[in-house]
Amino acid sequence: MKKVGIVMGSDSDLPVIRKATDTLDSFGIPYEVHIYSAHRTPEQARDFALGAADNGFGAIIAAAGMAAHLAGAIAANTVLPVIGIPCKSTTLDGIDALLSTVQMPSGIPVATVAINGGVNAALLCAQILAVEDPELRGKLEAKREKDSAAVLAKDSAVMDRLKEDNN
Ligand code: RP5
Repeated sequence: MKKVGIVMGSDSDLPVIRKATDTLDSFGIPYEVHIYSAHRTPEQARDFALGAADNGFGAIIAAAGMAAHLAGAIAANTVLPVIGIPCKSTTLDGIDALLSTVQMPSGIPVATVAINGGVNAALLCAQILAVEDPELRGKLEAKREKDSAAVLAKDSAVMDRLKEDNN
């Protein structure tokens, strides 16, 4: 199976990345994690992106906060699919990173997930890899069924919960 490349702009983004790695682990998807910044270590970020296809990666997650150019900078140097995670920092509630990540000009796409959306970034990578991997597709379908069953169980229980709360 191809690996997922995970790049974050700073180790302060690690809590968001943990959500992605936990999700990838749950599907048995291999990954490699790096701290490369579009601003602080632009050459390393560029080299990683340039070599990613030849180094066994099938998709890349790029997570950054503030003026978040990392996902775009990675996408500029590879035709692998790049999933951008805008990370919430201490100001502006992550809106700064969301706009910086999502507003890519035509020609260089970044598939942007929600602010701090580590789980969905990993799920999107899994879905990309599953196009050529029936076993992985089966795992994704099983997860959807499990998640649906959990919501239906809550639906069955919600009236009883409300009655209990009112007593
Ligand atoms: C971005 O700036 C990083 O991705 C991080 O979200 C933010 C703050 O970085 P630190 O100052 O915490 O290293 O480049």
